[in-house]
Amino acid sequence: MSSRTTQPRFARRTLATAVGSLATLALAGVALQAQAATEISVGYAISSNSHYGEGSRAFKETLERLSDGEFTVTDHPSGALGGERAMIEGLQIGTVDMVITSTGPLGNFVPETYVLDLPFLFEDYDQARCVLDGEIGQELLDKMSEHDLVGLAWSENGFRHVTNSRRAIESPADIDGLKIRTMENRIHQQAFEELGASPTPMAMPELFTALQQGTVDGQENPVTVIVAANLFEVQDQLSLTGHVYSPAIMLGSPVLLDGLSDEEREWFHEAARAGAEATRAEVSRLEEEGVELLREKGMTVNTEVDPAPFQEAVQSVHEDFVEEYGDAMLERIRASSC
Ligand code: EAX
Repeated sequence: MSSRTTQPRFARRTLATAVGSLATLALAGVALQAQAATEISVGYAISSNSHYGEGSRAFKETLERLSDGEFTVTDHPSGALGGERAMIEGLQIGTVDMVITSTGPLGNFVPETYVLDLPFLFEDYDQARCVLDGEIGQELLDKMSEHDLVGLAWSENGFRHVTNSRRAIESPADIDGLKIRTMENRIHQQAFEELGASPTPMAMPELFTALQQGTVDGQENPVTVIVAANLFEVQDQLSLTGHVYSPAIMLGSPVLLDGLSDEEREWFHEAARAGAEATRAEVSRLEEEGVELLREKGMTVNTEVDPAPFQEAVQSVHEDFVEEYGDAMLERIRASSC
């Protein structure tokens, strides 16, 4: 009789139980590993097919790679998590994990960033990127932690231009009397008051309908946003005023990030920098191609706008800013070697 049949039945049952238990443990281990993945939401106010969408995808790829799947990222474009101001409030209380936003509403939370919103502060993209990637930009990122936010990286929205459906804009006189949607930013609102417009602060998710219904005559945004938000469908005229450089920023919630290890936090910073690079690359691409694309979509584009009369018209915005906030940071930016 083979040894197998003489093995006590008990021994065979024990072996089967042991194998079964090992299989269960293995499955539990896989399940725990899968459960261990922490899902991170990234919100932004414009479509996924945008410069912010490029940034969100690069952030996702980088964070999931660096963390070896410990973190997974979900993308929430088009205001799914609210307008930029509402999302920043969500970061502060922990209902939102990550946001890609312009500095539009940010000054309401971190007044130190208002200096970046001054009209005609930066001459070109190189200068703006150089300042934000230097010690001044890092100081402002660090400032976020005093306002229940985590500044992960400076990203980019682009130089803002005026669109409307009433008339071509060649000089400040052409803006006089127009109802212009602005971001919820007091510096921008004052600038358009000085230009004779009626500034109407409004969150981005409301803008397209407001233009469609004529609640406002026009708005101002970089070419990137005009393309991504299909504003060419509801606006006839684009004038390349370039009246202000619009930074964007990748912000995190301290409720999420303060509970992570230093290594995990560094993954977020590195992933945010990768996101910002991808966003800037898309901004550069659309700075080259966007005007022609918008002409093909039916917009009349005035590319020969003389900035001098606009700069003169909004000079008091700089003066009032210095009176309220001082000129230290403004002078540092102007004196920077960038
Ligand atoms: O950040 O609200 C705006 O006009 C912004 O440029 C847009 O949401 C992208």
